[in-house]
Amino acid sequence: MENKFYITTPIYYVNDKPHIGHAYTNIVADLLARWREQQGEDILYLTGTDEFAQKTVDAAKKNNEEVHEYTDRMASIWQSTWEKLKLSNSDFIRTTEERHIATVKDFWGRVDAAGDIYKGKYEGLYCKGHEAFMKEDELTPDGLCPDHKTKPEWISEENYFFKLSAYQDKLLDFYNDHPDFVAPANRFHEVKSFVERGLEDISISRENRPWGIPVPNDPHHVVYVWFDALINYISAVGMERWEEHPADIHVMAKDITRFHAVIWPAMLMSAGLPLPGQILAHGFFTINGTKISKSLGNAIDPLEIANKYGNDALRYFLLREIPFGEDGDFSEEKMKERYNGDLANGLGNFAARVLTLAEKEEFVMENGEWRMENEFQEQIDKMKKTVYAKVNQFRFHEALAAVWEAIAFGDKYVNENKLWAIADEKERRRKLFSAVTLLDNLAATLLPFMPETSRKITASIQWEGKRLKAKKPEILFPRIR
Ligand code: ME8
Repeated sequence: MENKFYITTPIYYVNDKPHIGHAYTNIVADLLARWREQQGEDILYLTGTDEFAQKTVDAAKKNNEEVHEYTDRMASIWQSTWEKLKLSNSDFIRTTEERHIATVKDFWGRVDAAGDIYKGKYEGLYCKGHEAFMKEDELTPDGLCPDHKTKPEWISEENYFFKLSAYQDKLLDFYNDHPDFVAPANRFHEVKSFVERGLEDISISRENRPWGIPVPNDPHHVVYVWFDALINYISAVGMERWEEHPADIHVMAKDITRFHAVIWPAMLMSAGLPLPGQILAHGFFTINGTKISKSLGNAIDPLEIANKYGNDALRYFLLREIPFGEDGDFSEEKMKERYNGDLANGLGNFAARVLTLAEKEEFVMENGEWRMENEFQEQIDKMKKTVYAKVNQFRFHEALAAVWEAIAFGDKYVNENKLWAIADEKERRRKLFSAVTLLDNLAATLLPFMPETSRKITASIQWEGKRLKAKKPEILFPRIR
């Protein structure tokens, strides 16, 4: 149990349902979880919902629902989305759960005992969209939040503060000692220069709010939603397990890297708890070139795409099309192009051709050996080596490109050698056996990327002692017009 590889996604606000950007984060975490599982590790993969935001209350009101009813309904939409996409998360945490509330209180007590919490007056601008305070120079000339296009609220109230400023040097030392703490490297650079510019203490409570976790011993205040949210990563596994083995990887987009790479480590240092292994940040998606936004009504529902193209095709597209870490654009046109090109004509066609030919053959080991064409063995070794290196560098698009290079090799080989027309039985079988073995290895390599497809292919290739039996699978990717 203690040695389980622990990977997390952000916990999402429930004022809306999941869109393609959220699905991307959870698919990346799913890929890494399955990848590590394939390397023989036990996995703990956590996702969930962040329910104590002030905007949750607004959204419930707008829907004429009690806030509890609203959060229950929305949390189940998030949960069932991940189930329908067949993601492998082993837990789903809601911040309204008792296990979380108790952990937040415990955590607050530790930070307080360390002398890092004090009461003060807060005056400033608060953007509900970000659930964060903003500085005037961060706003547009007419005083709006540049991301949410709304006017931040002027707040003047008594708050508890966390002495973030006391952690500047400790954070910089930690970053120095852990050169891979934030990936990709350009994001780490941004984080470091932010901290080098100096840190201010942050407000960690709100006064007289009806919704939130009460501050221990001061029920007039609730814990600020970000302070509470970050602690979810501990709540899910328990304080003891976190002390023994904190999260290995927190996956997210670049919008919330600062919270995870600056505030969260400082909170943990204050509470005397170990820090996570790595903060992994991807870029931001646009849809047909524009920002995903509720007001524009352009948010793409990942389930709609998955229903039309299949879960694996959605995974493939997102992982293949966008270099990890960079911003990317989702368009259905490009999705369809990749689907018909890479999947229907590429992998699907190759698998169908090879297995249809192989179905008619008898493959039997000779003198205790399977005879392979050298070229195939070389392709398989090269593909595996590249994929291993690329996934470890989070260059998923290049890992997939290496798999598709092997498919192209196989396709070309089948054509050039006219495998269907070789008269010599021994030669024909050896060549076809090589092609089936390539396909089998493709399927194994693709398991973390496209689990359903991988299993379908593997199920069509049965090794039975000294025999190999192949059968034609159902059509993997029916062409879509
Ligand atoms: O920030 N492109 O929740 P959130 C790519 N509750 N990814 C996107 C995206 C886009 N256009 N839009 C959203 C919060 N995401 C807090 C987190 S964690 C302790 C608390 C994904 O619902 C991406 O993973 O606003 C981003 O980091 C996250 O959703 C923000 O989710």
